[in-house]
Amino acid sequence: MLHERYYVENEKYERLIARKNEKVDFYNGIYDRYRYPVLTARHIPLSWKYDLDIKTNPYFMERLGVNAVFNSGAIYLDGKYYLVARIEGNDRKSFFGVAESDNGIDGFRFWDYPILLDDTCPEETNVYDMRLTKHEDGYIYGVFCSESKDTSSADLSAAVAAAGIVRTKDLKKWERLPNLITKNSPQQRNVVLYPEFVDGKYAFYTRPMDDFIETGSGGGVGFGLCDDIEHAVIDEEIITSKRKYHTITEAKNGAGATPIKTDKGYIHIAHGVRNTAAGLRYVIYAFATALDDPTKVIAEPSGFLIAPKGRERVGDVSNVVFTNGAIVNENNEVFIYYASSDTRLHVATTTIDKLCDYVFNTPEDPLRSVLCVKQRCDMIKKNLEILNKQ
Ligand code: BGC
Ligand code: BMA
Repeated sequence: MLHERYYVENEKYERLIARKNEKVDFYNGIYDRYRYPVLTARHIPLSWKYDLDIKTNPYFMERLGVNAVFNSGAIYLDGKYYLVARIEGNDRKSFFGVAESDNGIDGFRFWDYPILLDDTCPEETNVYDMRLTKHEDGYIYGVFCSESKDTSSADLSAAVAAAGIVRTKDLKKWERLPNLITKNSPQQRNVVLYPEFVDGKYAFYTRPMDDFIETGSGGGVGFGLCDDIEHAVIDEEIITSKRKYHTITEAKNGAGATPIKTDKGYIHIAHGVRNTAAGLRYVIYAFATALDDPTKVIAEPSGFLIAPKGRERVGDVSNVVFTNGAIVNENNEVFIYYASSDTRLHVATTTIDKLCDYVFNTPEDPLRSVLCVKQRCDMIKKNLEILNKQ
Protein backbone atom coordinates (compact mmCIF):
# COMPACT_ATOMS: atom_id res chain seq x y z
CA MET A 1 0.00 0.00 0.00
CA LEU A 2 1.24 3.48 -0.86
CA HIS A 3 0.55 6.63 1.13
CA GLU A 4 -2.50 8.50 -0.24
CA ARG A 5 -0.36 11.59 -0.71
CA TYR A 6 1.81 9.70 -3.17
CA TYR A 7 -1.03 9.75 -5.69
CA VAL A 8 -1.53 13.50 -5.31
CA GLU A 9 2.17 14.27 -5.74
CA ASN A 10 2.57 11.81 -8.57
CA GLU A 11 -0.30 13.39 -10.47
CA LYS A 12 1.35 16.82 -10.06
CA TYR A 13 4.64 15.39 -11.31
CA GLU A 14 3.05 13.74 -14.37
CA ARG A 15 1.19 16.94 -15.20
CA LEU A 16 4.47 18.85 -15.05
CA ILE A 17 6.27 16.41 -17.36
CA ALA A 18 3.33 16.48 -19.83
CA ARG A 19 3.15 20.30 -19.89
CA LYS A 20 3.79 21.71 -23.38
CA ASN A 21 6.32 24.48 -23.69
CA GLU A 22 5.81 27.51 -25.91
CA LYS A 23 7.79 30.43 -27.24
CA VAL A 24 7.24 33.76 -25.52
CA ASP A 25 6.88 37.20 -27.02
CA PHE A 26 10.54 38.09 -26.48
CA TYR A 27 12.24 39.15 -29.75
CA ASN A 28 15.80 39.97 -30.73
CA GLY A 29 15.97 38.08 -34.02
CA ILE A 30 18.82 35.93 -32.68
CA TYR A 31 17.01 33.27 -30.62
CA ASP A 32 13.66 32.46 -29.05
CA ARG A 33 12.95 32.14 -25.36
CA TYR A 34 10.34 29.84 -23.80
CA ARG A 35 7.59 30.21 -21.19
CA TYR A 36 8.70 27.34 -18.94
CA PRO A 37 12.05 26.06 -17.77
CA VAL A 38 12.85 22.60 -19.21
CA LEU A 39 14.11 21.22 -15.89
CA THR A 40 13.51 22.27 -12.30
CA ALA A 41 13.73 20.62 -8.88
CA ARG A 42 10.09 19.58 -9.42
CA HIS A 43 11.18 17.40 -12.38
CA ILE A 44 12.98 15.07 -9.99
CA PRO A 45 11.15 11.72 -9.68
CA LEU A 46 9.35 11.18 -6.37
CA SER A 47 11.37 8.00 -5.81
CA TRP A 48 14.54 10.08 -5.56
CA LYS A 49 13.17 12.16 -2.67
CA TYR A 50 10.63 10.13 -0.72
CA ASP A 51 10.88 6.79 0.99
CA LEU A 52 7.72 5.20 -0.45
CA ASP A 53 7.53 2.56 2.29
CA ILE A 54 4.58 3.58 4.45
CA LYS A 55 6.06 1.77 7.45
CA THR A 56 9.30 3.71 7.50
CA ASN A 57 7.79 6.96 6.18
CA PRO A 58 4.23 7.21 7.61
CA TYR A 59 3.96 10.98 7.00
CA PHE A 60 5.16 10.75 3.40
CA MET A 61 8.02 13.08 4.14
CA GLU A 62 10.83 14.07 1.80
CA ARG A 63 13.85 12.26 3.17
CA LEU A 64 16.40 13.34 0.58
CA GLY A 65 15.20 16.66 -0.82
CA VAL A 66 16.45 18.22 -4.04
CA ASN A 67 17.18 21.93 -4.02
CA ALA A 68 17.87 22.74 -7.66
CA VAL A 69 18.39 21.33 -11.15
CA PHE A 70 20.54 23.44 -13.43
CA ASN A 71 23.78 23.57 -15.50
CA SER A 72 23.36 20.65 -17.91
CA GLY A 73 25.53 19.02 -20.50
CA ALA A 74 23.56 18.16 -23.64
CA ILE A 75 23.79 15.63 -26.45
CA TYR A 76 21.65 14.50 -29.38
CA LEU A 77 21.62 10.73 -29.97
CA ASP A 78 19.37 8.75 -32.34
CA GLY A 79 16.83 11.55 -32.60
CA LYS A 80 16.52 12.09 -28.84
CA TYR A 81 17.62 15.02 -26.71
CA TYR A 82 19.60 14.15 -23.59
CA LEU A 83 20.64 16.41 -20.77
CA VAL A 84 23.11 15.47 -18.07
CA ALA A 85 21.90 17.86 -15.43
CA ARG A 86 23.53 19.16 -12.31
CA ILE A 87 21.22 18.15 -9.48
CA GLU A 88 21.85 19.71 -6.10
CA GLY A 89 20.50 18.02 -3.00
CA ASN A 90 19.30 19.93 0.06
CA ASP A 91 22.69 18.88 1.44
CA ARG A 92 24.48 21.12 -1.13
CA LYS A 93 26.17 18.19 -2.82
CA SER A 94 25.63 17.99 -6.57
CA PHE A 95 25.42 14.92 -8.77
CA PHE A 96 24.41 14.11 -12.33
CA GLY A 97 21.24 12.67 -13.83
CA VAL A 98 20.22 11.95 -17.42
CA ALA A 99 16.93 13.45 -18.62
CA GLU A 100 15.48 12.57 -22.02
CA SER A 101 13.04 14.34 -24.34
CA ASP A 102 11.69 13.77 -27.85
CA ASN A 103 11.72 17.40 -28.95
CA GLY A 104 14.30 19.24 -26.78
CA ILE A 105 11.89 21.86 -25.44
CA ASP A 106 9.57 19.93 -23.11
CA GLY A 107 8.80 16.46 -21.76
CA PHE A 108 12.24 15.95 -20.16
CA ARG A 109 12.04 12.95 -17.86
CA PHE A 110 14.87 11.61 -15.73
CA TRP A 111 15.94 8.00 -16.09
CA ASP A 112 15.33 5.70 -13.11
CA TYR A 113 18.64 6.38 -11.36
CA PRO A 114 21.06 9.30 -11.22
CA ILE A 115 24.62 8.63 -12.40
CA LEU A 116 26.78 6.94 -9.79
CA LEU A 117 30.36 7.78 -10.69
CA ASP A 118 33.24 5.44 -9.81
CA ASP A 119 34.63 6.53 -6.45
CA THR A 120 38.19 6.99 -7.66
CA CYS A 121 38.97 10.26 -5.99
CA PRO A 122 38.73 10.02 -2.18
CA GLU A 123 39.34 13.72 -1.55
CA GLU A 124 36.56 14.82 -3.93
CA THR A 125 33.59 16.43 -2.16
CA ASN A 126 31.44 17.78 -4.98
CA VAL A 127 30.97 17.39 -8.73
CA TYR A 128 29.12 19.64 -11.17
CA ASP A 129 28.72 21.20 -14.64
CA MET A 130 29.41 18.33 -17.05
CA ARG A 131 30.20 19.07 -20.70
CA LEU A 132 29.50 16.23 -23.12
CA THR A 133 31.65 15.75 -26.21
CA LYS A 134 31.10 13.16 -28.91
CA HIS A 135 34.76 12.65 -29.77
CA GLU A 136 36.07 11.32 -33.05
CA ASP A 137 37.69 8.45 -31.11
CA GLY A 138 34.19 6.95 -30.75
CA TYR A 139 33.52 7.75 -27.07
CA ILE A 140 31.24 10.31 -25.51
CA TYR A 141 33.28 12.15 -22.89
CA GLY A 142 31.96 14.03 -19.90
CA VAL A 143 34.26 16.65 -18.40
CA PHE A 144 33.11 18.19 -15.13
CA CYS A 145 34.31 20.11 -12.12
CA SER A 146 35.67 17.94 -9.33
CA GLU A 147 35.91 19.94 -6.14
CA SER A 148 37.88 19.13 -3.00
CA LYS A 149 38.71 20.85 0.25
CA ASP A 150 41.98 22.74 0.21
CA THR A 151 43.68 21.09 3.14
CA SER A 152 46.70 23.41 2.95
CA SER A 153 44.60 26.37 4.10
CA ALA A 154 43.22 27.18 7.56
CA ASP A 155 40.11 28.67 5.91
CA LEU A 156 37.26 26.15 6.19
CA SER A 157 35.82 27.18 2.81
CA ALA A 158 39.10 27.00 0.88
CA ALA A 159 38.67 24.61 -2.02
CA VAL A 160 40.42 23.24 -5.08
CA ALA A 161 38.67 22.82 -8.42
CA ALA A 162 39.92 20.30 -10.97
CA ALA A 163 38.55 18.79 -14.17
CA GLY A 164 37.15 15.27 -13.81
CA ILE A 165 36.84 13.06 -16.90
CA VAL A 166 34.44 10.19 -17.62
CA ARG A 167 33.57 8.40 -20.82
CA THR A 168 30.66 6.33 -22.06
CA LYS A 169 29.10 4.94 -25.21
CA ASP A 170 25.46 4.97 -24.10
CA LEU A 171 25.15 7.43 -21.17
CA LYS A 172 24.50 4.38 -18.96
CA LYS A 173 27.91 2.90 -18.21
CA TRP A 174 30.48 5.53 -17.29
CA GLU A 175 34.19 4.90 -16.97
CA ARG A 176 36.03 7.36 -14.78
CA LEU A 177 39.50 8.43 -15.91
CA PRO A 178 42.07 10.30 -13.79
CA ASN A 179 41.46 14.04 -13.44
CA LEU A 180 43.12 16.37 -15.90
CA ILE A 181 46.44 17.82 -14.78
CA THR A 182 47.38 21.27 -16.04
CA LYS A 183 51.04 21.94 -15.27
CA ASN A 184 50.75 25.71 -15.06
CA SER A 185 47.32 26.18 -13.48
CA PRO A 186 46.72 25.16 -9.87
CA GLN A 187 42.93 25.25 -10.35
CA GLN A 188 40.63 24.40 -13.26
CA ARG A 189 36.92 24.86 -13.90
CA ASN A 190 34.89 25.00 -17.13
CA VAL A 191 37.02 22.54 -19.06
CA VAL A 192 35.60 21.26 -22.36
CA LEU A 193 36.98 18.53 -24.61
CA TYR A 194 37.26 19.51 -28.29
CA PRO A 195 35.52 16.93 -30.52
CA GLU A 196 38.48 16.40 -32.89
CA PHE A 197 42.08 15.37 -32.53
CA VAL A 198 44.45 18.28 -33.04
CA ASP A 199 47.89 17.25 -34.33
CA GLY A 200 46.88 13.72 -33.32
CA LYS A 201 46.29 14.78 -29.70
CA TYR A 202 43.30 15.30 -27.43
CA ALA A 203 42.52 18.98 -27.13
CA PHE A 204 40.82 20.79 -24.27
CA TYR A 205 39.51 24.28 -23.70
CA THR A 206 40.51 25.12 -20.15
CA ARG A 207 40.14 28.02 -17.78
CA PRO A 208 43.39 28.63 -15.96
CA MET A 209 42.98 30.22 -12.54
CA ASP A 210 45.20 30.86 -9.55
CA ASP A 211 42.53 30.61 -6.94
CA PHE A 212 39.20 28.82 -6.38
CA ILE A 213 37.09 31.91 -7.19
CA GLU A 214 39.49 34.50 -8.63
CA THR A 215 41.10 33.74 -11.95
CA GLY A 216 44.09 35.92 -10.97
CA SER A 217 46.70 35.71 -13.73
CA GLY A 218 44.39 33.47 -15.82
CA GLY A 219 43.79 35.55 -18.93
CA GLY A 220 40.66 33.88 -20.28
CA VAL A 221 39.59 30.68 -22.01
CA GLY A 222 42.71 28.53 -22.39
CA PHE A 223 43.54 25.74 -24.80
CA GLY A 224 45.91 22.82 -24.43
CA LEU A 225 46.83 19.46 -25.91
CA CYS A 226 47.46 16.12 -24.26
CA ASP A 227 48.79 12.83 -25.61
CA ASP A 228 46.91 10.37 -23.46
CA ILE A 229 43.30 10.83 -22.41
CA GLU A 230 43.69 8.04 -19.84
CA HIS A 231 46.35 10.12 -18.03
CA ALA A 232 45.56 13.57 -19.31
CA VAL A 233 48.30 16.13 -18.73
CA ILE A 234 48.48 19.54 -20.38
CA ASP A 235 51.92 21.14 -20.28
CA GLU A 236 51.03 24.44 -21.83
CA GLU A 237 47.84 26.48 -22.13
CA ILE A 238 47.37 29.15 -24.79
CA ILE A 239 44.75 31.85 -24.19
CA THR A 240 41.98 32.06 -26.81
CA SER A 241 38.99 34.30 -25.87
CA LYS A 242 40.47 36.86 -23.48
CA ARG A 243 39.11 38.56 -20.39
CA LYS A 244 38.93 42.29 -21.09
CA TYR A 245 38.66 45.41 -18.96
CA HIS A 246 35.19 46.93 -18.76
CA THR A 247 33.45 44.22 -20.72
CA ILE A 248 31.16 41.36 -19.73
CA THR A 249 34.24 39.13 -19.23
CA GLU A 250 36.25 41.39 -16.96
CA ALA A 251 36.26 39.16 -13.85
CA LYS A 252 36.16 35.74 -15.51
CA ASN A 253 35.11 33.87 -18.59
CA GLY A 254 34.93 30.22 -19.43
CA ALA A 255 33.98 27.79 -22.15
CA GLY A 256 30.36 26.66 -22.01
CA ALA A 257 28.75 24.30 -24.49
CA THR A 258 31.00 22.02 -26.52
CA PRO A 259 31.95 24.08 -29.61
CA ILE A 260 29.51 23.78 -32.53
CA LYS A 261 31.04 23.10 -35.95
CA THR A 262 29.80 25.23 -38.87
CA ASP A 263 31.19 25.91 -42.38
CA LYS A 264 32.68 29.18 -41.19
CA GLY A 265 34.24 28.09 -37.93
CA TYR A 266 33.55 26.54 -34.55
CA ILE A 267 31.00 28.54 -32.57
CA HIS A 268 31.51 28.73 -28.81
CA ILE A 269 28.72 29.63 -26.40
CA ALA A 270 30.58 30.64 -23.29
CA HIS A 271 30.04 32.66 -20.13
CA GLY A 272 31.43 35.97 -18.99
CA VAL A 273 31.45 37.39 -15.47
CA ARG A 274 31.78 40.89 -14.12
CA ASN A 275 31.81 42.17 -10.60
CA THR A 276 29.10 44.49 -9.30
CA ALA A 277 28.10 45.94 -5.94
CA ALA A 278 25.49 43.16 -5.85
CA GLY A 279 28.03 40.41 -6.51
CA LEU A 280 29.11 38.58 -9.65
CA ARG A 281 26.92 38.90 -12.74
CA TYR A 282 27.12 35.94 -15.15
CA VAL A 283 26.02 36.30 -18.78
CA ILE A 284 26.41 34.15 -21.88
CA TYR A 285 28.39 35.30 -24.90
CA ALA A 286 29.58 33.77 -28.16
CA PHE A 287 32.76 33.68 -30.20
CA ALA A 288 34.16 31.61 -33.06
CA THR A 289 37.46 29.85 -33.65
CA ALA A 290 39.04 28.87 -36.97
CA LEU A 291 38.30 25.37 -38.29
CA ASP A 292 42.00 24.76 -38.86
CA ASP A 293 43.22 26.42 -35.66
CA PRO A 294 41.19 25.98 -32.46
CA THR A 295 43.29 28.60 -30.66
CA LYS A 296 42.51 31.37 -33.15
CA VAL A 297 39.46 33.52 -32.33
CA ILE A 298 38.06 34.71 -35.69
CA ALA A 299 34.92 36.50 -34.47
CA GLU A 300 33.66 37.81 -31.15
CA PRO A 301 30.43 39.81 -31.18
CA SER A 302 30.16 42.65 -28.71
CA GLY A 303 28.43 42.12 -25.38
CA PHE A 304 26.21 39.28 -24.23
CA LEU A 305 24.09 36.81 -26.14
CA ILE A 306 21.87 35.90 -23.18
CA ALA A 307 21.53 37.77 -19.90
CA PRO A 308 19.18 36.89 -17.04
CA LYS A 309 15.68 38.31 -17.64
CA GLY A 310 12.62 38.67 -15.41
CA ARG A 311 12.23 35.69 -13.11
CA GLU A 312 15.55 34.26 -14.32
CA ARG A 313 17.28 37.00 -12.35
CA VAL A 314 16.32 35.51 -8.98
CA GLY A 315 17.39 32.25 -7.42
CA ASP A 316 19.97 30.67 -5.15
CA VAL A 317 22.75 32.64 -6.82
CA SER A 318 20.88 35.57 -8.35
CA ASN A 319 21.80 37.43 -11.52
CA VAL A 320 23.37 34.41 -13.18
CA VAL A 321 22.86 32.67 -16.51
CA PHE A 322 25.22 29.84 -17.27
CA THR A 323 25.50 27.29 -20.06
CA ASN A 324 27.38 24.05 -20.48
CA GLY A 325 25.38 22.36 -23.21
CA ALA A 326 23.80 22.88 -26.61
CA ILE A 327 22.35 20.58 -29.25
CA VAL A 328 22.17 20.84 -33.03
CA ASN A 329 19.64 18.52 -34.68
CA GLU A 330 19.47 17.23 -38.27
CA ASN A 331 17.50 20.32 -39.36
CA ASN A 332 20.30 22.60 -38.15
CA GLU A 333 18.13 23.84 -35.32
CA VAL A 334 20.13 24.83 -32.26
CA PHE A 335 19.00 24.30 -28.66
CA ILE A 336 21.01 26.27 -26.12
CA TYR A 337 20.43 24.97 -22.60
CA TYR A 338 21.09 27.65 -20.05
CA ALA A 339 20.42 27.76 -16.34
CA SER A 340 19.25 30.79 -14.42
CA SER A 341 20.49 31.80 -11.01
CA ASP A 342 21.80 28.30 -10.19
CA THR A 343 18.19 27.17 -9.77
CA ARG A 344 16.55 25.90 -12.99
CA LEU A 345 17.30 25.10 -16.62
CA HIS A 346 15.88 26.83 -19.71
CA VAL A 347 16.20 26.43 -23.45
CA ALA A 348 16.74 29.09 -26.11
CA THR A 349 16.36 28.01 -29.74
CA THR A 350 17.86 29.33 -32.93
CA THR A 351 19.35 27.93 -36.14
CA ILE A 352 22.89 27.44 -37.40
CA ASP A 353 22.30 30.13 -40.06
CA LYS A 354 21.12 32.69 -37.51
CA LEU A 355 23.89 31.82 -35.07
CA CYS A 356 26.53 32.21 -37.81
CA ASP A 357 25.03 35.52 -38.89
CA TYR A 358 25.04 36.68 -35.26
CA VAL A 359 28.62 35.61 -34.57
CA PHE A 360 30.21 36.72 -37.84
CA ASN A 361 28.21 39.89 -38.61
CA THR A 362 27.64 41.48 -35.22
CA PRO A 363 30.27 44.17 -34.61
CA GLU A 364 32.99 43.66 -32.03
CA ASP A 365 33.18 45.64 -28.82
CA PRO A 366 35.32 48.74 -29.54
CA LEU A 367 35.99 48.84 -25.76
CA ARG A 368 35.41 52.60 -25.13
CA SER A 369 32.17 54.54 -24.75
CA VAL A 370 33.04 57.11 -27.38
CA LEU A 371 33.73 54.41 -29.95
CA CYS A 372 30.59 52.51 -28.96
CA VAL A 373 28.42 55.59 -29.56
CA LYS A 374 30.17 56.17 -32.87
CA GLN A 375 29.44 52.56 -33.84
CA ARG A 376 25.77 53.14 -33.01
CA CYS A 377 25.60 56.55 -34.75
CA ASP A 378 26.98 55.04 -37.96
CA MET A 379 24.17 52.50 -37.92
CA ILE A 380 21.52 55.14 -37.09
CA LYS A 381 22.72 57.34 -39.96
CA LYS A 382 22.40 54.48 -42.42
CA ASN A 383 18.98 53.60 -41.01
CA LEU A 384 17.65 57.15 -41.25
CA GLU A 385 18.70 57.29 -44.88
CA ILE A 386 16.79 54.05 -45.50
CA LEU A 387 13.73 55.29 -43.59
CA ASN A 388 13.74 58.67 -45.34
CA LYS A 389 13.59 56.94 -48.69
CA GLN A 390 10.40 55.03 -47.75
C1 BGC B 1 29.79 25.85 -6.36
C2 BGC B 1 29.69 26.29 -7.82
C3 BGC B 1 30.37 27.62 -8.01
C4 BGC B 1 31.76 27.59 -7.44
C5 BGC B 1 32.43 28.94 -7.52
C6 BGC B 1 31.21 25.86 -5.93
O1 BGC B 1 31.36 25.44 -4.62
O2 BGC B 1 29.24 24.57 -6.20
O3 BGC B 1 28.36 26.41 -8.20
O4 BGC B 1 30.44 27.89 -9.37
O5 BGC B 1 31.71 27.16 -6.11
O6 BGC B 1 31.68 29.91 -6.87
C1 BMA C 1 30.46 28.97 -11.48
C2 BMA C 1 30.03 27.75 -12.20
C3 BMA C 1 28.60 27.35 -12.04
C4 BMA C 1 27.68 28.37 -11.45
C5 BMA C 1 28.26 29.76 -11.39
C6 BMA C 1 27.42 30.75 -10.63
O1 BMA C 1 31.75 29.18 -11.15
O2 BMA C 1 30.97 26.73 -12.30
O3 BMA C 1 28.43 26.13 -11.40
O4 BMA C 1 26.51 28.39 -12.21
O5 BMA C 1 29.53 29.70 -10.80
O6 BMA C 1 27.30 30.40 -9.28
